Amino acid sequence: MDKVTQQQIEDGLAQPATRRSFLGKSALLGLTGAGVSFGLAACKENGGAAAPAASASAKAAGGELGHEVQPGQLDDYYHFSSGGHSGEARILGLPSGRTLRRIPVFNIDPMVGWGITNESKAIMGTKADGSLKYTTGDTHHVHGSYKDGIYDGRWLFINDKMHGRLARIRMDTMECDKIIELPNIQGFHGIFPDKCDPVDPKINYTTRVFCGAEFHIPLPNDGRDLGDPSKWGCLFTCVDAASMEVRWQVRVDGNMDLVATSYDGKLAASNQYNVENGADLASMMSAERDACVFFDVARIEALVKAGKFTTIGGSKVPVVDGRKAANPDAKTAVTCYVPVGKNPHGVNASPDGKYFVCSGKLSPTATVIELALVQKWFAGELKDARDAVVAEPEIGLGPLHTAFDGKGNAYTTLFLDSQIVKWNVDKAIAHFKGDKTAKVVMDRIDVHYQPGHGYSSMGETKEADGKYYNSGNKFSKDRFLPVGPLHSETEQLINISGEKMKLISDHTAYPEPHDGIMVRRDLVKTRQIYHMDDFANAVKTPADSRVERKGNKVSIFLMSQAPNYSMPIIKVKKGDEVTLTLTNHDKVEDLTHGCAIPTHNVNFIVNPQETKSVTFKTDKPGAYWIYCTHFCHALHLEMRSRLLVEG
Ligand code: CUK
Ligand code: CUA
Ligand code: CA
Repeated sequence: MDKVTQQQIEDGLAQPATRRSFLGKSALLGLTGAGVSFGLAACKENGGAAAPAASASAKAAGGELGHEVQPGQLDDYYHFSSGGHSGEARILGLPSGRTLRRIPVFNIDPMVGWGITNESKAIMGTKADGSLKYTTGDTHHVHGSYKDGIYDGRWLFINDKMHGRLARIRMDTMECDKIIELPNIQGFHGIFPDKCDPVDPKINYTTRVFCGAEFHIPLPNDGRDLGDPSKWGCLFTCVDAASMEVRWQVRVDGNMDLVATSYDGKLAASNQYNVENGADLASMMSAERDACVFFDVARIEALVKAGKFTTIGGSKVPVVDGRKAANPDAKTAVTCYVPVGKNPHGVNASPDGKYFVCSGKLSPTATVIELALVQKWFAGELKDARDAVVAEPEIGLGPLHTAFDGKGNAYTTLFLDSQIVKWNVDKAIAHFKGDKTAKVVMDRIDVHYQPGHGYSSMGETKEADGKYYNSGNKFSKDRFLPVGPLHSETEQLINISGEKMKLISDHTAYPEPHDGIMVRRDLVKTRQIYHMDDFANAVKTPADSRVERKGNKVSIFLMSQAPNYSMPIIKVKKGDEVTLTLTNHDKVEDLTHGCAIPTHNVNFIVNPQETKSVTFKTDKPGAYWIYCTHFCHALHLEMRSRLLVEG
């Protein structure tokens, strides 16, 4: 490091003390290629206020769980949520409710360049002309991959109900790395990873993701049977978690809504609100009961292995017939339809691994199904599938989704009552058996208003800790400052550690999250920077920084290092197809650069040691400043390069 000169100090480029001396002119202006940079982020490494790794623990004065997380303290939980028809996923810190990050998935996000860079377009899927196949999505459910019954911090899976797509997010970088479109389905709604292999218990981690389809469609959907919905069908889909290839599908009677999986890997299930196979509202509500359909995963895979399947249309995916008529004998059946309350919405697995709970929107009940009894049915030892139901307590109006505290209690959202009801599973079972003195409902709390999903801290794992519950409300009205006709959504945090539920805070949500998970922070291990070698197209050395032309195809290989791009002038010609590849050589955590080019619709960022590329056409001669959009350095505004388009 050169010494700070008096001249630099007088020029305001440097100050005569400690870390500030890093802002010397040579550091400011040099692009050394050696990779050491001294941007603003260097403050942190040089005695700045690094955040203490202290836990929030969020204890209010009385030693109770609260929501306040003091400045400099960290939240106890990551909250991963879907973003509804915004098409994204989100990360909040809980209990504070602070937004930490938005993860673009099915949407376009110019902040990071999602849908703009070639790499993100390749993940999202393109048409023959290179443009995006879809630019919209509708995410509902986000779930993490498991090991030993708890989150392993590897992946998040998220659905797109609109275009029938499944996406995977890497949890080390919190970026989507894969999106696939499921064949021959519509209204892909429920999604859940498995937690174990059904046959080999040594595979005690997620290898499959199950996907339910809500809407009946002609099979294949090529214009046939348009006037005869009775011929339409719904398929349950299994995707390989690692390869993200579709393994198999099962055709069912009725439809599918949400999905749950057993801890032993043997069963997956989906609640059905349309056992009627109805095509209009009245017919979808005509049956007295609907169902929860269970899938025997091992049997399905044995049939696939034995070649006992069909395919539909142009898809090569094996389709096993799970309709009742094709499965008359329980001992060989792949599906079991357990009757539950009318038009259910939601199926959730209890942390002890014993029960699935479905709630009926049009029935004031929750239905508790014992998995051991479903297994008995599949073994031919239970006459009626309905006998797998061990409780059906009346809990309130419009019950939707159920969460658990790991202490035997369930928490169900009541959409119509605008309440969360806490009820005890064992008491409900006792009551169902005939003990009319058993007090099932333990507590109720008002929420504001109309809750959809509710979820508890670690509640979808064996380590449900019974501390926090988040109510995802669909209407907020008077809870926040009005911001026009469209209001924010409310999420309300409830302390469930005691006998009585306590509302401890409201936080806002941009429309419109559905489901979420609350993950203990020690289970999430993120990267600090990227690895340059992970990018095949990385521009590694100043010698690699260049412009190459093949006909009218021009490749620009550029590097960034605060506060410079490696080439101050880049010349191209009108009518060129330009591919610009940018590698960020900064190594300091969080030292990100942007790259925007006026009138060319180019806008993306590169994080430390990351490489991204964009392709665009040069239509109009002129000078265009390539500039850094992401504040990176005292001389961030000066971080520019000239793109000269010659006529
Ligand atoms: S769904 Cu929206 S509140 Cu898509 Cu899980 Cu129930
Ligand atoms: Cu580089 Cu701002
Ligand atoms: Ca129904």
